[in-house]
Amino acid sequence: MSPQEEKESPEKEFAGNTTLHGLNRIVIAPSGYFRVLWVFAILASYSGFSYMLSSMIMDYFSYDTITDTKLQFTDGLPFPAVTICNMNMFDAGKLTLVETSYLSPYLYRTQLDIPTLLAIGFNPDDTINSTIGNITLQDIVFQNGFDINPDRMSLCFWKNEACTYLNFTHSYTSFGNCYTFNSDKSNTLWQTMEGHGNGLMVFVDVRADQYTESYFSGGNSEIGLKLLVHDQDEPPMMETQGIALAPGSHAFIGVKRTVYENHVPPWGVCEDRQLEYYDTYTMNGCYLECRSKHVIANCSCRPFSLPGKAPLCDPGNTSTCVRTVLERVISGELKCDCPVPCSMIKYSTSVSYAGWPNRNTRDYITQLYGIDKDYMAENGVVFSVFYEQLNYQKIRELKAMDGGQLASNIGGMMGLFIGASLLTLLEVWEYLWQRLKGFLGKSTIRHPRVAEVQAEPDNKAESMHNATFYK
Ligand SMILES: *[C@@H]1O[C@H](CO)[C@@H](O)[C@H](O)[C@H]1NC(C)=O
Ligand SMILES: *[C@@H]1O[C@H](CO)[C@@H](O)[C@H](O)[C@H]1NC(C)=O
Ligand SMILES: *[C@@H]1O[C@H](CO)[C@@H](O)[C@H](O)[C@H]1NC(C)=O
Ligand SMILES: *[C@@H]1O[C@H](CO)[C@@H](O)[C@H](O)[C@H]1NC(C)=O
Ligand SMILES: *[C@@H]1O[C@H](CO)[C@@H](O)[C@H](O)[C@H]1NC(C)=O
Ligand SMILES: CC(=O)N[C@H]1CO[C@H](CO)[C@@H](O)[C@@H]1O
Repeated sequence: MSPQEEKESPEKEFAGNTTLHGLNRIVIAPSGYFRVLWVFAILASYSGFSYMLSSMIMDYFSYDTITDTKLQFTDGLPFPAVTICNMNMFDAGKLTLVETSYLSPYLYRTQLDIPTLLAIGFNPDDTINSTIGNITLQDIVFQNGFDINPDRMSLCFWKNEACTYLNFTHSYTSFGNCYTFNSDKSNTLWQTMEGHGNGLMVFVDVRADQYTESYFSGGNSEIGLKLLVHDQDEPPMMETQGIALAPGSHAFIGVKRTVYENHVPPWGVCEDRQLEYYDTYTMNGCYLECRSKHVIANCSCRPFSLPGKAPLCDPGNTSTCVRTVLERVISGELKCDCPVPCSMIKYSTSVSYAGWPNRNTRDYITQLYGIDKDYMAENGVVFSVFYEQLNYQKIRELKAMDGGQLASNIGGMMGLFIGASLLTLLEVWEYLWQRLKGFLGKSTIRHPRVAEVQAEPDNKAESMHNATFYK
C-alpha cells in the first residue's frame, strides 16, 4: 500500500464530501487543536441527537392523547329523543280476572287461581270460566299497560304546535309500555330558540289509583313518570337511567348536549362493534343485548323488554329466574363487555320544579272535567324539555403526537444537531457500500481487474475532492 492509496481511503473521501456538518471540518482543520475541538463538538452533537431521537420515539410509542374541549354556539340544535314511562306496568282497571290470575306470580309473588281471587275480593267478570290461552306477557302489557291516549295525555305541545300520541313511538322497557317523542333519526325536530317555551311540554295523568305493583312483591313503590332524554340512536334503558317526576308538579328539564369523539387503540379504548339487534353501536344497546344473553342462557326465555329471538318469559319465570339474573347483571356479578363507542352524543339534564296546578287553574280544570279538587295534585305530571342555551360542548380525544409530527420533530433535531436530511442517509449508504465493496475485494483473491475497477472511482473522487476544497 502506497501512501497515495492511504490518502484516498473512503473514510477521508466521505468525511470530506458529506453534507453532514462538521466531519469535513475535521479533515480540513488548520491545526490539531481545532481538529480535537471539532471531534468533541461532533461527539457531543451526536449524543444529543441520539438522546432526543430516543426520547421522541418513546413519546410517540407511549400513545399519549390530549383532550380538546370546545363550546360551539349555533342557531339551532337537533332535539333529543324523550322517552316517558309510567312507574306501573299494568293498570288495575284494565286487567281481567284471568289475566290477574296469570300475572299473580309477578304481582303478588304467588300463583293465585280465579276462585282464590274471587275469595279475596276481586269482582267477577266474563273471563271467570276461561283460560289464558296462548297470549304472551308482552300482549298483556301492551293492552293493559300505560297508554297516552288523549284522555291520559290531554296536553302536548312542541313549541306552539299541538302533538298527540301519534308523535310518540311505543317501546317495551322494564317499566312496561314507554313512549318516545322525536325518535325518528332521519326527521329530527330542531330547537331554534332557547328557553322552555320552545321545546316540548306535556301533561300526563298517571292514574295513581290504577297502580298494581308493590315494593314487597319486588315491584315499584313510587308514583310518577320516569323520563329519559337520549340520542335517537340509543335505545332507552329506563331502570338505570333517567329522572323521576312526581305528580303535582311541573318539572322544567333543561338539556345540554355533549358530543364525544374518542380514539381507537392504541391511543384510546373506543370500539364500534356490530350489534345484533341495533343498527348503531351504543353502550345502552350493548348492555341490553348482554342482559338478554345472560337471561336467555340461564332461564331459556327472554323478557319482553329485552331484544332477542328466544320465546318470551311467562310471569312465573319473570318473577323468579329473570329477576335474579338481572340483579346479578346490574350488580356486576355477571359481566358485560361493552366498550366505549368512538363517537357518542350525551344529554345532561338539570331539573327544577314548580308546584302544579295553582288554585285558579285547579278550579278551572275541576269544573271542566268534573273531577275531584285534589285529583290533579295526586295524578297530574307536567314537564317541559328544552335547551337552556343553543350551544353544545364537543370533547375530542386527539393524538399527542402523530406520524407527521414525529417526522418533523426528528427532522428538526437532525438539522439542529447533525445537519442531516434524508438525502444524507443516501451518502452514508453510498460510503458503506464502497467500504463493503472494498472489504469484499480485499478478502477475496486480489484480481487485477477488480483493483482496476476499484481504482477508477477513487481517482475520480480524489479529483473531485481537489476541485472542491483546494480550488
Ligand atoms: C261459569 O260457569 C258456571 C258453572 O260452570 C256458570 O254457572 C256460569 O254462568 C259461567 N259464567 C260465565 C260468565 O260464563
Ligand atoms: C294460539 O296460537 C296459534 C298460532 O300461534 C293460533 O293459531 C291460535 O289461534 C292461538 N290461540 C289462541 C287461543 O290465541
Ligand atoms: C305529529 O304528527 C302529525 C301527524 O303525523 C304531524 O303532522 C305533525 O307534524 C307531528 N308533530 C310533530 C311536532 O312532530
Ligand atoms: C343460573 O344461575 C344460577 C344461580 O343464580 C346458577 O347456579 C346456574 O348455574 C345458572 N345456570 C346457567 C345455565 O347459567
Ligand atoms: C490536486 O491538487 C494538487 C495541488 O493543487 C495537484 O498537485 C494535484 O495534481 C491534484 N490532484 C488531482 C488528482 O487533480
Ligand atoms: C321458574 C319457572 O317458572 N320456570 C318456567 C319457565 O318457563 C318454562 C316454559 O315456559 C317452564 O317450563 C318453567 O317451569
